[in-house]
Amino acid sequence: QKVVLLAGGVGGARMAEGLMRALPEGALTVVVNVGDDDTFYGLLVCPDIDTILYTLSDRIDRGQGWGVANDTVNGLNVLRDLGAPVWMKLGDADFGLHIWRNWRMSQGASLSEVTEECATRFGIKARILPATDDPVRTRLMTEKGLLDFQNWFVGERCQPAVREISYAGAEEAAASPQALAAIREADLIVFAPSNPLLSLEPLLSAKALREAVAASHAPRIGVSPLIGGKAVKGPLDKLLADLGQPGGAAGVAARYKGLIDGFLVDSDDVNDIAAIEADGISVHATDILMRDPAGAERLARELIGFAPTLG
Ligand code: GDP
Ligand code: FO1
Ligand code: CA
Repeated sequence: QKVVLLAGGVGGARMAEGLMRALPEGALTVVVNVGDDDTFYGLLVCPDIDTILYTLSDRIDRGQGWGVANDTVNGLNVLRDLGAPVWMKLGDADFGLHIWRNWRMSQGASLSEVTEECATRFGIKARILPATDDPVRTRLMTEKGLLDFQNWFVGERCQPAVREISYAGAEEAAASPQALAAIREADLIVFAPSNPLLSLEPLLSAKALREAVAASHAPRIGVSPLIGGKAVKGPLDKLLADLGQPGGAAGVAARYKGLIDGFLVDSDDVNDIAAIEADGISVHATDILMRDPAGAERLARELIGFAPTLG
């Protein structure tokens, strides 16, 4: 069974970990958002790819959900002493990965090639593919003007109210051929409980990827990132409210209409089921909070069991 997971950072990584534990070795391919990527001190940093790499290799700082566990900030302290802006907390071990990525890319490797290399050398038994090798950059038009994603998310702590979101470069970006092939060959496509506005929509803004998901005959299942209408972590509920868009599990499922056949919601959100099913999407309600890797595996097994029930 070949499974493709469409993923952002933390929510994507937890789902990936669950699926990796539930599936046979080699069955999982994770297609990852690059809209969060940015350059710091000349180094390309890919937070969603790195969160997946660190989670699946058990290097992740589980408390914060990103970065390497027990990392230090000696490098960043030097940069601060030298007068560089240091609002993005890049740890010493994390810098090692960024240096490797940039070194390999300066030798001509693509982001896909470097990512695959990192996954293999970190001992990860799943494929990790950027949605595209071309730059796509999420930008937010806010009350404080137009901000790059990390400037808004980390620099401004998600505080400035958001009026509009754009994915710069999406029109010209070529979908990763490996990601396209994986989607076409998939027996199951999973939409992680990632942020639709900041992770899965920028990923699907590579037109060919969206078309491949839309055309797939495999069961396609999403998992709600909202529980009781609230994000487990991060700004999703606030963002939907700022933008005046429908919230809750039903609001998220509606964004994926035509792309998913099934949706997992939390048992707290059974009131959303009728609206989702009215869009032609089958719903399975369960505990969708992934407290730890074993909890993520339990959810993954339920999801895999739900797939054959979708006509
Ligand atoms: P990011 O790139 O780090 O922001 O991560 P994603 O976009 O992949 O995921 C963010 C979303 O994951 C947030 O909206 C959270 O509500 C959701 N999330 C985090 N942990 C869980 C969980 O255990 N269960 C579910 N259902 N959603 C989660
Ligand atoms: N998130 C923060 O809230 N503060 C940080 O200082 C921070 C640093 C950071 C460094 C490397 C990395 O891969 C991720 C980092 N993140 C940080 C998370 C990052 O902003 C992600 O894009 C978010 O998880 C949202 O997707
Ligand atoms: Ca992200």
